[in-house]
Amino acid sequence: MSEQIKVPDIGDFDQVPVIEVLVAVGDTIEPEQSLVTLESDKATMEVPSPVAGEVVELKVQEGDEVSEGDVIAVVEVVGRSGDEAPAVQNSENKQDSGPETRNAQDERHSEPVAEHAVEAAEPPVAEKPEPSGAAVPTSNAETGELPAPPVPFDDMGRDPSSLPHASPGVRKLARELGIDLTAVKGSAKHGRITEDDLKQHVKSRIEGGSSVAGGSGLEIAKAPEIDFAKFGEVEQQALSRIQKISGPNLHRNWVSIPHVTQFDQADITDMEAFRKASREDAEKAGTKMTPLVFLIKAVVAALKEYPAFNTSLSSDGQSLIHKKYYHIGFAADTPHGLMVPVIRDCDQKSLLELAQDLGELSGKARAGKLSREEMQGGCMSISSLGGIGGTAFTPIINAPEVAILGVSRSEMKPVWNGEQFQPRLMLPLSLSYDHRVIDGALAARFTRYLAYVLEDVRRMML
Ligand code: CAO
Repeated sequence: MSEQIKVPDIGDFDQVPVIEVLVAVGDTIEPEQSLVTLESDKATMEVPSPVAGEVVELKVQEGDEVSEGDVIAVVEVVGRSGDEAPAVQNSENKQDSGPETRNAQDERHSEPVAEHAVEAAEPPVAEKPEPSGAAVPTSNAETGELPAPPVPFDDMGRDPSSLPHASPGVRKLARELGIDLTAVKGSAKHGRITEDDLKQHVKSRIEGGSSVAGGSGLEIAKAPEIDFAKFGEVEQQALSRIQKISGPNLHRNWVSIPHVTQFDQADITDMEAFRKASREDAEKAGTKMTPLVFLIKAVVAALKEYPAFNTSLSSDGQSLIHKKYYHIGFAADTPHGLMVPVIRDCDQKSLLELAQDLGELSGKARAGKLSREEMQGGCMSISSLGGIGGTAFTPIINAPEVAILGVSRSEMKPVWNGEQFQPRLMLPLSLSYDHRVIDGALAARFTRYLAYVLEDVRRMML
């Protein structure tokens, strides 16, 4: 007996393109075997056969568009999926399914009938159709049969248009292996991911070759390709050399270090008065005394008070390297991108010397003339956006350092002194720290200490 296999209820979709025909005329197919892959703009789904038999005619080819009820193929039937799953069949089907056929199928398939019935009645959670908009299967009006459900892709909560192509079997295997399919390159037509692609992916992961997170074992979803020109006029510009170098480092640091940011503010009213008073001396020395110079000194004092911040984790993550030197990096905004020059031995330098180093290194950074050595060996970095504005931000730690101080613009604020409000110049501090090394309480003490030092610059000399 031959039977037409039709497109089942696929939800609200109409005229859905066939992107792949998975069988050929003459093929012997099993129940539940996928016949074609359909791809709407929301989801990709495979249409399985409800029957076993031989494909005698194919009614669709790649590129055709189909809707519910369209015939996909004609199959010479030797058995049907319902034979194995009486628990979910309606009464007419039960009568159709003779005991002989069922026994023959039971021998061919090793799964127990009950287990298969559960699968047929309720697809695994990840394959439930709701997220893609595909409907739950309903009985076929002509035959009264319950069609095998189309299998929407496991969307993992993502935008369906960014989902990779893979068969349900490959998806199941990926789930079992804990592989994010968006990180796998598909070698088949339309970028479809095969079982071999999965194996290759696992192999290269084991060899340490393919992790986007630089060997951290983290899977990062690929950004979807978007044609922005669809939305308006655009112009594409290549990233600068510095951006190309710093981008992956920032990304690695962001995803591989558990960041926490502690916020505080320091009363720099007196410090500012002193800074203004020392401007002339700075000018005579051919330099400029900015708040950053004081911050460098304050950070050195805080590193001495809390040496846990002057450390780096060993590469195996099993020990801490304590540094006995005080080299401080500072983020510099240059025409070529972000650079972090390092001022060496800040503990041994006066405010004027630090101001000179700061001016010299930021000039070199802007001219693109920093040497590699001038950007290495930092103990902790400072990112000052105070010259621009803002109230707080969450800077990214410059690994292998374990903390970075973000500084925003100082602002005159009314501060309660126990008796009355007084106008005080308050400097916002944002300290991001590596929570594997630094506890929250220590970070709060560190920022308080920084504020304590900045409130009275004489403490920097202690
Ligand atoms: N609050 C108020 N004013 C501040 C301030 C603060 N926290 N910090 C600096 N200023 C003032 C300075 O006093 C100076 O004003 P005057 O000329 O009137 O004295 C003005 O802002 C400009 O300072 P500056 O930027 O020239 O000097 P600096 O020492 O503060 O900073 C440098 C030097 C190289 C760090 C800075 O030019 C820079 O590049 N900052 C950007 C850093 C950055 O991009 N961070 C983000 C990294 S993550 O993407």
